[in-house]
Amino acid sequence: VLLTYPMDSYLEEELGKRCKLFRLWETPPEKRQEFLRVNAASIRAVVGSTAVGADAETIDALPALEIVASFSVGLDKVDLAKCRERGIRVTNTPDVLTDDVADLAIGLAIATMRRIPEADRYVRNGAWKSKGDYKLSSKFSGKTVGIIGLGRIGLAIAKRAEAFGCLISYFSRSEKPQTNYKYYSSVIDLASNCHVLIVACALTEETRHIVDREVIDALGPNGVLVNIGRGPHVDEPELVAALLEGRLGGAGLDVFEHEPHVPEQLFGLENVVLVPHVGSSTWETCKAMADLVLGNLEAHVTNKPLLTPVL
Ligand code: 8YV
Repeated sequence: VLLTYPMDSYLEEELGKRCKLFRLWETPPEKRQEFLRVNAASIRAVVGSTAVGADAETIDALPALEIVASFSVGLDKVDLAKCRERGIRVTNTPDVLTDDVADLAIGLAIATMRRIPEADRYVRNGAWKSKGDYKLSSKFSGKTVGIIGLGRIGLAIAKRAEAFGCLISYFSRSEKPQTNYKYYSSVIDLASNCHVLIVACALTEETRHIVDREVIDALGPNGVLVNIGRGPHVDEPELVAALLEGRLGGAGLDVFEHEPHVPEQLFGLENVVLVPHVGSSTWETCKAMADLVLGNLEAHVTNKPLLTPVL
């Protein structure tokens, strides 16, 4: 098994007990060709992450590859077309992380609107004593929440926001017959008609920069953007410009276009909450994700049905 990136120590330990494990990051980039020349023939599985997945180059370098088991629900870092072409199986980790990612989306919305991190800094740096009471913030309960992508995670966000008395609307490729939430066939219309816009769809060529300048301007100076999808869903320079110019009310961001790089212009803004791609990063969920990766690999080698097959 080739592990592409340090993910979860339990997963690494368990993989180490069951198979010969190569840790790609232990070989510096300039020595990877040599590493692959020596070891590629024995590598039958890749376990990738959202930081380093399995791109065409990696897949091409592994002639014995049978399965890519991603430690993520999102598969934008796996070249699915290449896997299909080569008959390589692909699995991901859906469902087990839905609650955590949805919790974080609501957490970011509230943290941004109620200015929780800024208020925390106000206490810690002594400003409460020296400057008096902290200023007012915006209410979250009862606001209109627009969700881009009403899949498993989008629905879990909607359910939580409903409990806060929020009105839910959404954009997706097609209307979902099983919900009463208001459907918009245009992201601009969705953004024009909500206070909080939450990105919760998969990253594909169609959804890259789905939040562009027009959408940001439609959301406007009283609107808040929350992104728990992928950085490239949002045109980041446009987002930064809108926040700096006051054309957008605020942003709660878990993901960025060029992780781990985060635009430094955002660091000084009190209406922005930044977290380092931690949507699924709880002990409980990482263990469940690791067990799914292990279960899928085991099913593959024992010729049983994969637990969460994508291909
Ligand atoms: C990753 C994620 O699991 O599942 C996803 O798609 O974005 C994250 O929860 C995490 O970054 C490790 O790959």
